[in-house]
Amino acid sequence: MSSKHTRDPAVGATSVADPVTDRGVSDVHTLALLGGRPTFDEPLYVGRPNIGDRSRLTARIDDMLDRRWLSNGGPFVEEFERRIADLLSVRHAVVMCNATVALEIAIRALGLTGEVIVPSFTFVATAHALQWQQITPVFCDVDPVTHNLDPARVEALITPRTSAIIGVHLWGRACDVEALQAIATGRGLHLLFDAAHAFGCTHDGRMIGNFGAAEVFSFHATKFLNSGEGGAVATNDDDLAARMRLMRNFGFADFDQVVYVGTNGKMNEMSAAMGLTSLESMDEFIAVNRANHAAYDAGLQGIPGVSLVRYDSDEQSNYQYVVLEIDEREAGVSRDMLQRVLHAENVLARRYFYPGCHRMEPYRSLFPHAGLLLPETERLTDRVLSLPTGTAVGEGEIAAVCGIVRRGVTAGVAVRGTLAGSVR
Ligand code: T4K
Repeated sequence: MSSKHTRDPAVGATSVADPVTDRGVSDVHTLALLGGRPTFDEPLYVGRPNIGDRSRLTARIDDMLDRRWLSNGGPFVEEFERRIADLLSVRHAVVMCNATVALEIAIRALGLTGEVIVPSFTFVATAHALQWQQITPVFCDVDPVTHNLDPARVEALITPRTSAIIGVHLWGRACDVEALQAIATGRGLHLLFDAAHAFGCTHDGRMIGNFGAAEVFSFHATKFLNSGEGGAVATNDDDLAARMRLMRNFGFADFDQVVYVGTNGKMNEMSAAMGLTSLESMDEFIAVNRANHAAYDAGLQGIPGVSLVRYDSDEQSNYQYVVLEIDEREAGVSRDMLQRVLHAENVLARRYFYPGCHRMEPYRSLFPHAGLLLPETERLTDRVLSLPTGTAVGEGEIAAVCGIVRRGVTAGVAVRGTLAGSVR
């Protein structure tokens, strides 16, 4: 099956058999891991970029070339900032070259020092943005259901050196914002959110971007709305926004007047052109992600030990992550075994966010016993598996992926036997 074959409406989303080869659940011997032919000829990736209207994008690039304005506060960047601020109903959207630099700048502009409480169950950029500036990330465990910071555990980690809490709205599902804000206010701490996954999502009906002192979005190529590389900080704090604008441009307040230590965090016009074009297709991207999520939900029904992370139907979500939790005892195969089954079929499922920041360097060496306080994180990092979605994936592929998962579990004994000793 070619992974280029997308969104074929003729293929029923609820089918449990591979729709192309028509392999049934009982045809477990056809699994590529067990000697069969791979389902997909080409890799099916997690993180394939959504591409908006190409003619609009190329028209913008032509404009950009005609006006010979490629970076440093060009009109596309200004328009992108306005459009984001309007969409989120925030006073300021400060766009940057990527979300990691945006986090670093927000952290610096807030004046964070000492220790900052963060989850370990996140992309490593959240922790690195602190460590990069000699601020110690203190890893806090997450709630096993929401996968977000567990406020009950945050309080216990606060010391006289703590300056802030950074919550991550993992998978675009909002943290317990109110509980975190209450702790931050009560203990005189800053509250910042890594909202890299949460563009276009709401919490309690309000757009994410409005919570804490600031919230940081990513527009990386793998995000549902992308500018190639890019990020933005949303805030309702005028002074903070002004400081971040200075810091992203070397601290320049005027042609030759530098008033701050700064860096180069600017977004270029090419990225802003891509971002603006993506924004115009945002509703369509979300609709596709939502349909894909529903198709996975239907296709995975009844597979023992396999559950799909859900989105709150009362909130707006971007549905950009399709995340499975694998319960090894019920499924009969571990998450890593299932990943090997999928990879053999050319479905490049990802273990986001294995193994957890605390088990990556430099944190692993700095805090060798951090895992003792992170039981839910350690449990989750061994259970989660992200599957392909977005506009590059169609119902046919989703039905096929679900069929592979089902056959992988059905063939648990054979899979375990084949992988014995090589996979956990
Ligand atoms: N905070 C959180 C919670 C985050 O998740 C992230 C980023 C950040 C902060 C920092 O945001 P940025 O500074 O990146 O704006 C990817 C992304 O690079 C990263 O942005 C993202 N989170 C993370 C969850 O995923 P990797 O290491 O998995 O990337 P990589 O190169 O393996 O790409 C994933 C797959 O995407 C590839 O196998 C193929 C596909 N792909 C990728 C690109 C770039 C394409 O098909 N086309 C492409 O152009 O981190």
